Amino acid sequence: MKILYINPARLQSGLDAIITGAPLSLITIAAMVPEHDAKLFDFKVDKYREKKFRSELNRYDTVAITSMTPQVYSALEVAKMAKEQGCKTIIGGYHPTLVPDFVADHEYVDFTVRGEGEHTFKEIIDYLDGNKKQISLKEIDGISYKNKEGKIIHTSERELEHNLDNFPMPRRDLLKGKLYSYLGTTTRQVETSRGCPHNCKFCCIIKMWRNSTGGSTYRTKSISRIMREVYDVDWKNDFIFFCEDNFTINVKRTNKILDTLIKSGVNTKMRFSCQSRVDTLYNNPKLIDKLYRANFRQVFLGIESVHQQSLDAMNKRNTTPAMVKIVVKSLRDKGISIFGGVIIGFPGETKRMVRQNIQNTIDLDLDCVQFTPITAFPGTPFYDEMKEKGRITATNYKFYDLFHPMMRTEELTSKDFLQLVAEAYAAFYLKGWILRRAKEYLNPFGKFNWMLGSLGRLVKQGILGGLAMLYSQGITTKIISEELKNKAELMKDINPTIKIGTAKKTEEPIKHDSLIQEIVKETS
Ligand code: B12
Ligand code: SF4
Repeated sequence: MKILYINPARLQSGLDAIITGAPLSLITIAAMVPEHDAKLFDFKVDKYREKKFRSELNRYDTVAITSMTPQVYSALEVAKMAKEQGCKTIIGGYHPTLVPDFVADHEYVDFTVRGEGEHTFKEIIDYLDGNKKQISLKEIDGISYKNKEGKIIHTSERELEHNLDNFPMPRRDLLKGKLYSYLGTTTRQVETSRGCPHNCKFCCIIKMWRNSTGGSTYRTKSISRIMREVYDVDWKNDFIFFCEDNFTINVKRTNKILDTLIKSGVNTKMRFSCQSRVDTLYNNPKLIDKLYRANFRQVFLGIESVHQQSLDAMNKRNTTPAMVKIVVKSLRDKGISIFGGVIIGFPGETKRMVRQNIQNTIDLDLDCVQFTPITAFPGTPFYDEMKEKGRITATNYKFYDLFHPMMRTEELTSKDFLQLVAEAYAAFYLKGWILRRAKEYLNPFGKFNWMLGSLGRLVKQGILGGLAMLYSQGITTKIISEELKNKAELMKDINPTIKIGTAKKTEEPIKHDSLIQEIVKETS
């Protein structure tokens, strides 16, 4: 059988426009059916022309599409095309797991896959390929489909694989020739664990990796398996990104992985990056040293908010803004760059509080920041709560892209969110950030000289691409508010350890908000 694996269209907003990550999901499920012909078409990096794409679809029996929430319409559009060209269609990933009815309801989707995909995908392909085991669809756990009467059937939950080492190695050969890049550096992902032992009400990880009784899970791969995967990556890339949400959940395990990377010498040939948490790094300062020795040069941290009340509500009670400052400084002192995630408008935060958060982020001088309006993904308890309170403002899933607002809070309207997210990007990136980065990255004797190798791409994709994205969204310094310009006044009631300077009043205040008319229309 011929299977075309498809990563649907990229988003044109937020940092996604300048970050292209390889779809580990698709190359992972493809590894389960090596006996079938496979090709990957990735809208993020492959050139798309409809006519050519349709004739490509003609050559395949089945398409396997992955979809996060904001990509779901693109995924469905591709499924429709595939159906028109006579293919069987299978869709899996986050959105199909969180809202299976929405996906399964479309007549051109044959199989909607919920949760862990490997075993389910293999069983569907065996079913389509002659069904030698003579099973009925109802016997395939973890799928949703329409029966002959048009009723959506959800089969039982798929049991999670208890040992992640049992899965075959991802089909990295399918990525050949595709240039994935992460803010200018080329990157490949390696997954070392799945799930999370915590249970935050706004997180969709829990539903993806929950066991059949509904509990959250955390499973890890063995060190030898992780090393096999590291060796399997094409080392021509700049980075290996350990892509799970928190690579450092279990400090003992993290230490073991780092020791192995150091002992094996891989750290002299390859750079690494990961996602971690401030509290873990604060409580384990030696881990920062070891990350450095293992050649980790980029860490993603959820900075979230300068307001303790928001951190507490986000299940980050053990983190304080002062700890954030210390960890950020310790990492940057070593030459480890930081990609921070900052939430705009956590419930309870007023406009002034959001601006204090933006100013604090600027003061932290992070290398890169994604400002995210508070987002409730469907299928999470947080979404249900916001829906019940009438706070969901956008029903169109394309706005669930962590750039546009999809909800309001008691304190902020959708329009406020649009303004504040735009203002955050403008104030962070358009006021001296480029100069500060250039000074650090261009210094051949500086701590960040490891950036020099990828400087061309960094400038072209990360900086120029990023700026083009901002300007295309109407984000300029003109939209920075007077309140944010007056730093001393704004920060006076904030943690006194955060240094206060004086901002120059040079720009005009915002005259009108011309951003994203569509969402304003929908939400007003
Ligand atoms: C690495 C990562 C990225 C990378 C790479 C993305 C990529 N192309 O895969 C980057 C940084 C680029 C990224 C960007 C974004 N991401 Co992201 N990302 C992740 C992360 C941390 C890991 C994903 C991963 O590779 N997992 C490992 C693979 C093996 O697991 P998987 O993808 O879930 O696939 C399994 C199943 O889902 C299923 N499956 C998936 N697809 C399919 C398809 C078929 C046919 C079948 C049968 C099964 C199947 O089977 C797989 C194996 O079991 C997750 C969080 C997490 N822990 O999962 C967030 C996550 C997926 N991202 C998320 C979001 C929102 C985004 C962005 C929209 C954010 C933004 N605006 O910047 C963008 C959109 C990217 C895009 N347009 O493609 C959300 C998705 C929420 C949602 N409801 O959709 C998550 C869950 C983070 C979160 N906690 O909210 N992301
Ligand atoms: S938000 Fe982070 S800590 Fe909370 S459940 Fe999700 S992955 Fe775990």
